[in-house]
Amino acid sequence: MKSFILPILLALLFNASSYTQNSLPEWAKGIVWYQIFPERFANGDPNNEPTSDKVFKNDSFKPSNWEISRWTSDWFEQAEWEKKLGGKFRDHIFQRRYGGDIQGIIDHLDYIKGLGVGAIYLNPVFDAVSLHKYDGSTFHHIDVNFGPNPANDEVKIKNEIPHDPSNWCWTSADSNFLKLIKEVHNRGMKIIIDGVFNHTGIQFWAFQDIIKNGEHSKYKDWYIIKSFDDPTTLQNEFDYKGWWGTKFLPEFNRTENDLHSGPKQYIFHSTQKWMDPNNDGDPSDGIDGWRLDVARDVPIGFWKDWRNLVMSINHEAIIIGELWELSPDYVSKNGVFDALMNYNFAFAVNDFFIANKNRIKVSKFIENLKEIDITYPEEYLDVLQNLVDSHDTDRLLSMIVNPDRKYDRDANENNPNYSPAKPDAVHYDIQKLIAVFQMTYRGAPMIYYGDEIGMWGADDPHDRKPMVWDELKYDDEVITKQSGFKRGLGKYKVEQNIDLLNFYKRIIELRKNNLAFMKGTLNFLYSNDDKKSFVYERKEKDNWFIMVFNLGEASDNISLYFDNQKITYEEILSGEKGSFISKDKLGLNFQFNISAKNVLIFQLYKQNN
Ligand SMILES: [Ca+2]
Ligand SMILES: [Ca+2]
Ligand SMILES: [Ca+2]
Ligand SMILES: [Ca+2]
Repeated sequence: MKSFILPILLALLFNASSYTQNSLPEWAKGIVWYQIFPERFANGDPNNEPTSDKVFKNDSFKPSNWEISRWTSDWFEQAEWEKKLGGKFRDHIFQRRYGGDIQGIIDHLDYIKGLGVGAIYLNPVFDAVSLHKYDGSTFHHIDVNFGPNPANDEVKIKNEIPHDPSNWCWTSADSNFLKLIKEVHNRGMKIIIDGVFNHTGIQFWAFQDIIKNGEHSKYKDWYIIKSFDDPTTLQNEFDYKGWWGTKFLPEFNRTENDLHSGPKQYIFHSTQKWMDPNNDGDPSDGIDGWRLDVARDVPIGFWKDWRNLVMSINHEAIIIGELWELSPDYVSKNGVFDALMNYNFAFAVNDFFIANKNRIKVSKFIENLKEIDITYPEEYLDVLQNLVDSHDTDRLLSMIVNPDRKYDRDANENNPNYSPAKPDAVHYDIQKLIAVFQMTYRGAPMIYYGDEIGMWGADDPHDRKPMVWDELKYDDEVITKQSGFKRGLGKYKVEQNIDLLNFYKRIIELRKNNLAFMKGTLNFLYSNDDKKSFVYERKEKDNWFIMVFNLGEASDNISLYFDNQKITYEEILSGEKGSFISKDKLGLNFQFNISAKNVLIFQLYKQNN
């Protein structure tokens, strides 16, 4: 591992001057992403479950009857240990564990591949106390409970000198993760992971050293310490800066432009470990890129140097920032990232497709989409991660059940009008319209695990329910007042919506089989504010489609003009075929009717006879 040092030194030495301009990874253009929250995706190994020692490591108490939650149990039913602790439903839900792990992901790669997915984004996988793992205890080991031998891994980690990469070991969880990378690559897919480099958890090894050794710790400058404990007094004076005041997430020390050199070097070494694990200069055994948590909170100079390092290891890697706003300063030729989680796409979908009383006009919807287009250089539009929901928002279906809210606002039991109920057929129909839009629009669409089989749920923690698998039998979800929700109380069957799954597969397959969707041009051809209908075209040479949406309550007769002699068409969803030859002074008149709340996908073929 010693030769780690050289590329890192080079990256550090030649930072500003050799800063590489972005060249976008070709593989990422138009690819379909699938987001996995590892603790909740699949439990592939019942022998690696977290223990209460780990789950309650940051707490002053530990319920003696704590146990792992049954994967198929009713989300709203409290376990005995939760009942015994008392309090509200949500008070203990963050201490639940369901046992999701790396093996579970490996076991379901064929499912993901079968969906048509090209790349996987994993929420944090490094060892951490919490269920979400945004509070890393380390950046160079996979969570021991995601791997096959937690007890042994813990001992191995304890015996390491963590600041010295030449001393790092490979735990069984680390090796298991390498196997996952290999299995993903064997299936022709890519995989990226979450980089949480702004802060750590309080169990992070360097922070623990500070707790132990106070101002004598050699890591005391890694964090922003306000005061050390005075051992001559009874109270603990130790105080430090946490992310947005959160003491569980101490922030790394920094200047205005860079992270402190201690954590910076450590992050560089960890980056190297996961991008070229066997350190032979060939990155094919490593991850294909990163999604960067709270990207704007980390100094930009750090990202510049880090980008140089990443590109020096694998110039085909992708770097995606978590940036909720339009961010041309970060995503552009001189920017530090290739793409971002395109929440602006989600806002537009929420305000038009989902909103009801507050629905914006079609013209405004198109204007909002075009605002994204003019924000970034054109080629970047193909790699933006077009999502509609994530681990940070309520699920798409629950957004549809609860329309007319601002995106990611008032989406839990604090809103007495919010319903966590199972969606009805009418809601699934709207999801299908959105799926067609997402999969036929420009960009790289991302599916949050379970959306494709109809999972519903309010904002965190309810958006992180265990994945619903077809081969498992689930208890009904019974929502009572005890949940804290006031609306949507009832008893709901939990199972995969196979019709929805097949629809997603079909639309994704259409996308993958046609370059027009993957990287073709995009033009809006028609919009009608009164009818709530619009048409856009995707085109790559002769590969040519027009999509027609009608969100209104009435049908719409639409007339488009093209300057061709003759056009034959196939409407993909119905299979209906036909042709147009009539020509007036405006050109070839392509006329059709679309019924209310519907979508049509026409593939067009020019005939030049
Ligand atoms: Ca497990
Ligand atoms: Ca003291
Ligand atoms: Ca390698
Ligand atoms: Ca949220």
